Amino acid sequence: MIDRKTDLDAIVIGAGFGGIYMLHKLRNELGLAARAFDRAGGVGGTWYWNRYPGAKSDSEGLVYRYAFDKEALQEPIGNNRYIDQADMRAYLESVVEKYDLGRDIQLNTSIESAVFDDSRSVWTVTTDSGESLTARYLVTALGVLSAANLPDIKGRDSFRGRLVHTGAWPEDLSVEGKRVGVIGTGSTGTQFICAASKTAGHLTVFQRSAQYVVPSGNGPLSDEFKAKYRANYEEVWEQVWNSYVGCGFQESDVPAMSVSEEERRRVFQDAWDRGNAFRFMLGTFSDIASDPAANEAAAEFIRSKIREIVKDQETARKLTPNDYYARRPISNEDYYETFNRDNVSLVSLKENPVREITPNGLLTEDGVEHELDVLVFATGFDAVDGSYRRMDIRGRGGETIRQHWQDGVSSYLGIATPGFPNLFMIYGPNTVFSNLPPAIETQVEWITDLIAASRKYDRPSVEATKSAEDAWTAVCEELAGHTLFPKVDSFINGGNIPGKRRGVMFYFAGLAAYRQKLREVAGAGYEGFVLHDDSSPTRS
Ligand code: FAD
Ligand code: NA7
Repeated sequence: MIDRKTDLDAIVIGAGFGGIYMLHKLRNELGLAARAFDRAGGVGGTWYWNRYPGAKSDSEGLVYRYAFDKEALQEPIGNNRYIDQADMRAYLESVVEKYDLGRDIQLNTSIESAVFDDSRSVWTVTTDSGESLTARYLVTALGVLSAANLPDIKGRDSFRGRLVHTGAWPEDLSVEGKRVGVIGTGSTGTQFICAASKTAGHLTVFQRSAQYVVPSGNGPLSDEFKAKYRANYEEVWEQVWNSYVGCGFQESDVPAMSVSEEERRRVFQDAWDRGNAFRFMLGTFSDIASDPAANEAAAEFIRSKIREIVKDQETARKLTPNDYYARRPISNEDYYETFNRDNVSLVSLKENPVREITPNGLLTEDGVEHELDVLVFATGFDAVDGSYRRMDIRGRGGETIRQHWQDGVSSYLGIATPGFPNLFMIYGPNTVFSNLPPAIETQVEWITDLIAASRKYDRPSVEATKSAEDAWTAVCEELAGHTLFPKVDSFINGGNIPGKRRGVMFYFAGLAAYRQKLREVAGAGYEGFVLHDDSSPTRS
């Protein structure tokens, strides 16, 4: 039963990885009157919404979870190397239950606006049912990949079959035996393609950009493996905290061009055999994501695999990417092999664009109407700031977050932004590019400490300074400029959304460096923040 108190100490928006842990820290550790809200009908965030066939983590399951609960940490989630959506959702539900959080999570509730009241120094939050609540602290755990991108393709609403976005997959929808079309071949689309091809009557893949996909190496975890992990889990996590992407493997420090071509091929083959996208991109050589020649070597290795695996030459040609290998790396179970199946066909939208969606299916420029029962939009998300821009968030003097970010996103540490006091973002713009749960956990714990530090005041106010934000934003831009990620359109730089301002929205110095920076900022008395008592005229 939800406590209907409307004057709270803290409000958390979102009940995924970020929101759940934040609520636990604020309520169970700091003893604040706190409540979390989610528009979903259950907890889990990403893992509540994304129920499409094949949905699973593409980070290794052992490190795709919370680490704070040492007892739970010793037990792998599910039985496989990667965690299936249902197991992930059950895991997050179990955390909510264990820490008795459900009574303070209000589901089926969308937060429409959050407005800062300068005179009282509180946030007023309004729900879609018109309920108003106030709180001193507002934590936004809106999700970096939660605002669905549903391209406005001509005729979209005329389709008479089922049209779904992967991020809102209906419980009752099965693709078994059906004529299925899928638009999009990112991490999500490729997972869906591999899984759906096994049961669909026919699957037509509408590909805009060809992708570099490596094997995931998914499979059951043996008892021996689990026992070894239990004996070493603390070391595993020590490595995660001190690594670049927090994915549970040692990143390489060897430049690709410093070794012979033969050695390069051996290293790539070894990573290919072991599986995992991040391991392939960052565990093979140190500069795949930054040096064009190294990048081309990795890209060419994957292209050679496409030529080897895909039997039909025309299909192989269409599947072969020629741009940089610089989107979020993808791994999957038998992706290219899937195109050897009789029930799978590929349409290259670059060569043969969509003319329109019709009541019966999808009509391409060559005049072919692909008749479909189900049309799946695996078209991704308006990432990072998308969920923020879809809400009415107003800070000091009524400035909206959209106005604040009109010339591009900015933040201090990915956590705070000036003009929006006591608002803390979990995975806001310019957070570290990393396996997300360890980064989320880092931020939640740090925000908790900052809130605790501010509570010595009667009416605490915590606000990032403009100079701190400018400096952090400049650092992020500079770091991204040393990588190849700005050079290919993707959600990493906003290039996946028509009309969105382009700019890399992550901090590219790695998880260990990010944690170190947070420690330094806290150690220097929260440098870059103004902490003061809003009821007193002087700011300390
Ligand atoms: P989310 O889980 O996205 O939760 C945000 C919640 O906020 C949502 O439930 C949403 O409904 C709610 N919300 C947003 N706005 C409002 C509002 N205005 N009012 C009310 N509620 C609101 N990351 C990895 O590191 N490794 C992976 O392997 C990986 N796999 C992924 C697979 C898929 C299919 C997807 C989509 C993402 C994946 N991610 C992965 C990224 C993933 O989003 C994060 O790892 C993590 O789950 C994010 O947790 P979160 O709590 O920050 O956000
Ligand atoms: P992504 O990686 O953004 O992929 C979206 C895909 O949809 C990608 O292939 C896009 O092609 C394609 N797309 C987007 N809009 C269109 C239009 N209008 N027409 C045709 N094709 C389109 O999102 P995912 O959901 O796959 O992955 C996001 C995260 O979720 C990922 O990091 C995982 O953690 C899980 P494009 O490449 O832009 O040409």
